[in-house]
Parts: sequence; C-alpha cells; structure tokens
Amino acid sequence: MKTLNYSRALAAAFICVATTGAVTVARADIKDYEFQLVDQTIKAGPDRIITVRLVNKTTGKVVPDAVIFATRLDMAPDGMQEMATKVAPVPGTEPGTYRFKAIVSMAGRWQLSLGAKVQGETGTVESKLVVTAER
Ligand SMILES: [Cu+2]
Repeated sequence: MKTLNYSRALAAAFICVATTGAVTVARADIKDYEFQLVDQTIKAGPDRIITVRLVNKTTGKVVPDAVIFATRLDMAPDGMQEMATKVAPVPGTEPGTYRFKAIVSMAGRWQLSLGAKVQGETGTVESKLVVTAER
C-alpha cells in the first residue's frame, strides 16, 4: 500500500513539473504587452477620437480582443490631474487597435491611462500615454 501511494505521489509531482514547465515556455509575460498611441497629436474639441494599439513587444504583433476595464484621461502632464474628461470606447477599425471618444476641452498634454486584460494571460496591462491636443 505504501509503495503504491509513493509512486502515485511521484507521478503526480512529475505531471505538475511538466505542466508548469510547458506553461512557462508558452506564456508571454504580461509586461511584454503595451499600449501605443497611433497618433501622438489630436485636435482639441468635442468628440475627439484617440486611437491606440496593443502590442506584444516580444513578437511585435498587435493583440486583438483585449478587455479594457479602466480608462482615464486627464491633464496630469500639464499639472492639472483634476482636469479629467469622460472617455467612451468606440469600435476599433482594425483588430488590435482600440479607439476612445473624449471631449478634449483644452489644448495641451493629456494622459490616457488604460487598464486591460489580455486573452490567455494573467495580470493586467497598465499603460499611461501622453497625447498632445492642439488648438
Ligand atoms: Cu487643462
């Protein structure tokens, strides 16, 4: 009986090690992902569209179907973090790009903070992007 239990435990341990190894090889790190601005500058005004892409830095490929759960747009880069505006997601034009509509009420630098989940990855992608609004 003892021997049987021992070999079972050993088999279980072996499977565990094998699985862990496979996962480590197959899975990219969540830190390999980042959002990038498609356009660094936009025009100030109502209903402006900010377009970003989500990139896997190790492959250089864009990543579709991320779930964006946090957005914030404020003027922190120009010392006005209390000056925040509503951000509404709008459908992307191509896979891997994500678009947001916002009222950009003032010329200057705006920080877009994004939090997202990537399919098949644990953890959260968090990016802060600075977009310049021109008059
Ligand atoms: Cu401002």
